[in-house]
This record gives sequence, structure tokens and C-alpha cells, in this order.
Amino acid sequence: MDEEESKVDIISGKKIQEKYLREEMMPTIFCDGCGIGNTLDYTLWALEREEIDMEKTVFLSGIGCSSRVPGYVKVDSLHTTHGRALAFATGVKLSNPELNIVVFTGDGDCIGIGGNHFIHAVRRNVDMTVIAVNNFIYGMTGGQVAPTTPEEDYATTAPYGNVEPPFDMSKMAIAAGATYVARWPVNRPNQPINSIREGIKNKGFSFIEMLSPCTTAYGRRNQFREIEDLWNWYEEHTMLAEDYEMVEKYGDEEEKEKLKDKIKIGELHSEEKMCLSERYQKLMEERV
Ligand SMILES: Cc1ncc(C[n+]2csc(CCOP(=O)(O)OP(=O)(O)O)c2C)c(N)n1
Ligand code: SF4
Ligand SMILES: [Mg+2]
Repeated sequence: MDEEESKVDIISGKKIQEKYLREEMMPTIFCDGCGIGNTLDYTLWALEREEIDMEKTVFLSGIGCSSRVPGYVKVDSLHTTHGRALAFATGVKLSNPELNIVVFTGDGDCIGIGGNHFIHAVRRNVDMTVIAVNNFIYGMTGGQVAPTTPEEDYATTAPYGNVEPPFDMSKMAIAAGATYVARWPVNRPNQPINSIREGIKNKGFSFIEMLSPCTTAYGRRNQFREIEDLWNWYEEHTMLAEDYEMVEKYGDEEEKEKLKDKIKIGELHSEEKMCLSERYQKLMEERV
């Protein structure tokens, strides 16, 4: 750990809360055991460690429990319409490329109603950090099936089990051209903090998918009676990207079969590519 990092580490969680959170908005709407608070906490630590100037930062979100996050942070923010946060964020970034853009979104907001905006913001490589809370459900509206709900799981709109195959959000982000993609479950604090830091530093579209419990609308319908049941499920059903890829390459048939039950986690993709603001700037300098 370098000197700078150890300096930040002695700042207590309480000081982080005082520095970044709007006290007048407390308590949050989040249920006991919800992972959105953890995700927010990791984001604040990442901002602190990167010494991000909050005067030059904008938080944006769509609609959903996860999209309530910007309202709790002492920062300029836009709580937009369902699925449209990335379109608003693209406009904000292009109008002032100096700004750091952080988007909080949910699985439904991001790739359900917002799917089309998502693929195009990614394709354009707009310089922003998108933190997507994947709780496998539409939490805020009471637990309807989402594009991420695992097959056979229960939801209010799938009382006999979900028959639809789910999307893999991170795979979609990579396929559409995101320049930094990572996925972590909320029960691992340090790795997501580091990935969010990398995402903020990356000049382009950064996508951090957080596997996050929705105890109320998903957990209780799917036999996760206790909060730790979901955390244990993440431990059993995730595998670090390096190990996953080793099995894909060198595993026997039985080991490969078991991968069907695992979600690949870690830093999943990283590349350098000009972002939209840079392309736009270049065009202005060369042609206008
Ligand atoms: C145009 C529109 N359609 C539907 C809704 C209702 N709605 C609000 S939040 C939401 C689901 C949000 O799910 P997700 O993004 O996964 O967030 P979570 O609550 O799970 O964090 C829906 C369908 C809405 N507000 N606007
Ligand atoms: S309904 Fe689910 S996602 Fe919403 S606050 Fe409660 S636990 Fe979190
Ligand atoms: Mg959700």
C-alpha cells in the first residue's frame, strides 16, 4: 500500500458518511439486507481514494430502488425517467467534457426499459462510470420478472417460475464495446472499490455490475429467508474470471458442465479506445 492510500484508509466510515451523504435525506428507503447501500458505500470509498472533485462530478439515475442513490449524495444530480439515465448522461458529458459522470441504475432500468439506450451509450464509448445494481428483479415495483431473473426463479409475474432465459449484463456491455467491465457481488468490499476506481480512471464507458440482494421482492420468494442466504449463494455461485477461464480451456467435461451454475466475476474486460468527447473534439479541431 502506498503512502497516499494508507492516508485515505485511516478515514473512518463515519467521516465518509459526513463528507458525502445528505444527512437530511436519512434514513434511506432501502430494506434491511438490501445491497444498494453497500454498493453506494463502495462507490464513495472509490471517489475518496481517487480524490475526485465532487464540484466537477454529476450523479445520474433512472427509476427504481437503485436509482434513488443520487438523492442521498452531496453532489449535483439528475434523477431522470425510467431507462433514460444514459441518454441524459450522454448529454451532460458532451456539454461539459470536464465533468466526471457517475450513473446509478438497476437491472430493469439499465437493460429492461433502458436496453436500447444502453447499447448505444456503450457503442459510442461515452466517458462515464455506470454502476448497475443487478438484483435479478424489479425491486421497487414489487418484484416483477426482470431480463436478469434466472430461469425457474419466482416473481410476482412468474408465480410458477420464470421461463425466459436471462441476459448477462456484463457480456452485453463487452459485446457492445465497453472499454472497462467488471462484475462483483456485494459481499466482497475491496474488489468492487478497486474496480470502481479503475472505472472512474478509464476514459470511456465503464460498466461495474454489482450482484446485490433484494431481500424483499426477490429473496423471500426464492427461499432466501435470511440475509446471509443470499450472500452465501453469491459465494457458491460465482467464480473468479481467471479460474473460470482456466476451466473453460483445460477443464474436463464434468468441470465444464459445472460452469453452467457459476457467474464469472472480476475484471472482465479492459481496453483503450477514443471516447466520444475526444472524437468530437478532434472533429471540431480538424473540420470545423
Ligand atoms: C415508463 C415507466 N414504466 C414503468 C415504470 C415503473 N417502474 C418503476 S421502477 C421499475 C423497475 C425498476 O427495476 P430496477 O431498475 O431493476 O431497479 P430496482 O428497484 O430493482 O433497484 C418500474 C418497472 C416507470 N416508473 N416508468
Ligand atoms: S425492494 Fe429490494 S431493491 Fe428495493 S430497497 Fe427493498 S431490498 Fe432493496
Ligand atoms: Mg432490479
